[in-house]
Amino acid sequence: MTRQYKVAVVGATGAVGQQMVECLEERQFPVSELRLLASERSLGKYLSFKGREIPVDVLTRDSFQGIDLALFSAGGSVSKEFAPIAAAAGAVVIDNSSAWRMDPEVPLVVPEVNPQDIALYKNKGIIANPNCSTIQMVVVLKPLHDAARIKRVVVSTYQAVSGTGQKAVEELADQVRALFNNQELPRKVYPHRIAFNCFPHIDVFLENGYTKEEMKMVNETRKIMGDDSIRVTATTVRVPIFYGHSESVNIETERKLTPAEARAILSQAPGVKVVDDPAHNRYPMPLEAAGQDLTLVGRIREDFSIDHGLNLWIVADNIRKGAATNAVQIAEILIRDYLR
Ligand code: NAP
Ligand code: 3JM
Repeated sequence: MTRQYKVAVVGATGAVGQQMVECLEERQFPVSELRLLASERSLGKYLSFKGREIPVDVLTRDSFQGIDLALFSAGGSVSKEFAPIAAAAGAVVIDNSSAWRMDPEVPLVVPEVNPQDIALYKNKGIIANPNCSTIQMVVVLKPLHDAARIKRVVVSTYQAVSGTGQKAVEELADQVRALFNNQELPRKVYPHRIAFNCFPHIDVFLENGYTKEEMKMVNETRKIMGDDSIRVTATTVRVPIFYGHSESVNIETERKLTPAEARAILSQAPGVKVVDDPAHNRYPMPLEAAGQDLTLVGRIREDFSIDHGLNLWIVADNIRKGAATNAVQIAEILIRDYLR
């Protein structure tokens, strides 16, 4: 019989945590026990898994006894404090927050790009899951980098509110409802109204004028691609979309890559689907990307303002491939190659 694993999900009641539980079930991950953990606010809640209702427990230092794998998505401060506690109890942690991503001892993994780095989990017992916007971008850029060496990336994102969490999904819905009913708009999560608006502000502003989200894309891309020479600049924008991040990506390569070559390479790339038929109004859209696990790419065309440039439009489900699915894919490789 194949081995079964005791799995904990920290932040199980959140947007990402609930999707993790669904992914474990959908992908038939071999789970012998599922421990759902969240804050005191969730006491008395249940989540369903494989037709059973499982109670949510309050996260404590003792939550990880006997656990083989702990999937974290409860924010950076919870991960900072509890990931080492889980690892010390013998679990391998797959962390969705930004807390450990840039730690040189912690691997930062997208399975289609750098699965070999999972071996480094032995350093601290922690594997970091990249930021949602980084994941979908590198899934597409890696095969192009292998073919033509990317020198520079200029990206602007159009990010869904689900990336902020469950409360932001409710805020957009409540604001739209209030607008149509001539009521005062509720505003708790964002500094501005998000309904029928957008703002270039995700995570906090840093001293260099960039947001932390933008710098995540810069630093994480280089770490995952294993190439510090790639220059990246990003502008990250919140848009009134529920699920699915979109990205306008411009790349400059060392060797010339025609749009036809890029399309051919990407049509063979793992985890990628080329949707690029403008004559029939076919290009990636969040409504199409949401609810599935592929990263969609289209509008592949030459940037004729430079010698070796391409423009791309990349869309994926930020909660699935951008967070939960990527974490469960890492777990699948971990149990297949390391924890058997
Ligand atoms: P969310 O919907 O707000 O959910 C937050 C979850 O964390 C809830 O289950 C909440 O439990 C739990 N939590 C909060 N504080 C806690 C505490 N002190 N102790 C125990 N549990 C606590 O947020 P989300 O969208 O799921 O995101 C959660 C985290 O995942 C983010 O903060 C981020 O670090 C990470 N994330 C990563 C990506 C990515 O790109 N890879 C994308 C989105 C999010 P209660 O329900 O009990 O409050
Ligand atoms: C996505 O610690 C927090 O407040 C969480 C902030 C957060 C992050 C993060 O920095 O971990 C919210 C949404 C992310 C992320 O994936 O980087």
